[in-house]
Amino acid sequence: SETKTGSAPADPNTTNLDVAIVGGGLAGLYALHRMRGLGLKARVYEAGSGVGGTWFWNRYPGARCDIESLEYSYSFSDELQQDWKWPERYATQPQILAYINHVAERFDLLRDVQLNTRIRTAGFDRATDRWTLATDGGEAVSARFCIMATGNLSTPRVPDFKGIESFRGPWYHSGLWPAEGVDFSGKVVGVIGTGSTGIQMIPLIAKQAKHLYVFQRTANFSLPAQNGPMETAREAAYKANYPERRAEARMSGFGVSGYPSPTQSALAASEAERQGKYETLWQRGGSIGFLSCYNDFLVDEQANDTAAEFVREKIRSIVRDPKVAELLAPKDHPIGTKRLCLDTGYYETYNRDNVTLVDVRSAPIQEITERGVRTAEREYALDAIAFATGFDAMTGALREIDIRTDGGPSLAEAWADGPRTYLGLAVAGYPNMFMVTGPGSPGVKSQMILSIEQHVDWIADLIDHARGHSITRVEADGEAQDRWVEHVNQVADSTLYPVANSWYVGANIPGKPRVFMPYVAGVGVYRKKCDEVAANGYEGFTLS
Ligand code: N01
Repeated sequence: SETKTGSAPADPNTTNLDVAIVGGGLAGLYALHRMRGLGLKARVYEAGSGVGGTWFWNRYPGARCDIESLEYSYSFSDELQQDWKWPERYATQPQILAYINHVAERFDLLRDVQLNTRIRTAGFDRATDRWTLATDGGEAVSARFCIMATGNLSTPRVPDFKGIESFRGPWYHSGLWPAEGVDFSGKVVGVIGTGSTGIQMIPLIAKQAKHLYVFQRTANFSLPAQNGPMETAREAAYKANYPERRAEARMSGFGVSGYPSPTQSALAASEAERQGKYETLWQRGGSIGFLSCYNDFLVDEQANDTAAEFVREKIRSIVRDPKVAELLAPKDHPIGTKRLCLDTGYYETYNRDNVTLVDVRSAPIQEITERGVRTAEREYALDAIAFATGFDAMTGALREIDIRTDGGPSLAEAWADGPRTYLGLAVAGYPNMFMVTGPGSPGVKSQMILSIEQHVDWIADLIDHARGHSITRVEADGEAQDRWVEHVNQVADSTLYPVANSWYVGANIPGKPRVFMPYVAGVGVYRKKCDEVAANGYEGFTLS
């Protein structure tokens, strides 16, 4: 810590810390809690005017988690998970934000969270083994370690449409939605984008607006959430066995309990068996059941297509206009290789008289005009536009901070051809900096809070180890990083994931290098790997 090394700058205008944490979402708050528990001086810098990260910003209509609340919650405090009552099977954004604020208060975190503060630059100095961070308010922060808890879907992106500034009505991005909400009553509204976000907001906006135009470039698979009030018996069963359920989730594929790794092949099952299974899963609701129903679901195109066709048939049975149904039925990617969406009444929405699906694959959007959206076919007059066009995912937030070691290349430059990390936790050439759920980790392919806890716990152990051994610099080795990147790619290439044009490969950002970023061997496999690295004296890191 500061006093031990004595190398903290004496400048009274600099805040001196052991650990600077960038981002006050679920990851940053837990990191603060853990660092404090180690007796370290840590502080969170958060751009928003409140804590919560994703759940602070994404206030669009219908925003809700697609993992069940009893799973999507912190596990580090048994009192917390016993006390907290989730009102619904899947929590809404306001419910999750209330939970995060409760956690922040309960663990007295807010006194070390600096809101309305964006970190602009971070420079590591090998002479002192410290990071210096600069805030947008001109403040300097010096810290031995830096934890980037900057999120994976935290850089909202509106496509670079020509003429956007000329539009006379208001427009919104899902990830920067006004806190006071938006009333679309009596309005003709356009929603652009049909990912998880669009699929959640479309049914609700349709109910309010005079008319809704949905501009769809790529049809997406969506399954019914089958949401409802929390079943008391289910809640009681969870709470009676929480430690066991969490332990199971930690060693699972997607970080959710109740879905053991499948052993059966879809192709080995009979048609009737498969249909029966898919129907049961459809009725039960949720996406993890589908993703873990057969062992070849995500690796064999033919196996995958049995499920894809089941869902396409469902769409055809729900949507009355066969032309619209066909446009909504995805045919360009295997099911589950893009984030599998969950909905409440999404396909049904297209049976409403006030909803029109516009295919912007065949007739692309050419420009935004004063009056609305012009496609290659015609102009659509709109009163308001909602962009559900996604994020510069996984690397966007980190690339926005100017991160360098001794004035060398920035992290954004180092990652020009795609992110390279060791374990998704550290980057060679950028010592003493850790990422939570970074590229090369299973983060985004898992129950995020579980991954957050695992990463932060692992980082906390490493920082504690360093402190106990008078180590002031922890740096990933380039070779270990190369091997990890290769391994991540090999695992991805053994699956169907890289086939899809998803944000997992950066396909939604024109010009972004096409690299499959998540590690998809499963959270259990990854955890074991991380634990082995630690047990072998932090193999692949140079500690000095
Ligand atoms: O973003 P997306 P999102 N012209 O990138 C379209 C998490 N999440 O905000 O597919 C026309 O998935 C784009 O079209 P295409 C979850 O992990 C979770 O929906 O690129 N269209 C696509 O349809 C999710 O995966 C929850 O052809 C354009 C859409 O915009 C992630 O966040 C809820 C376009 C973007 O989809 C991101 O989801 C919400 C253009 N120029 C989000 N550019 C839950 O937990 C883009 N699009 C439930």
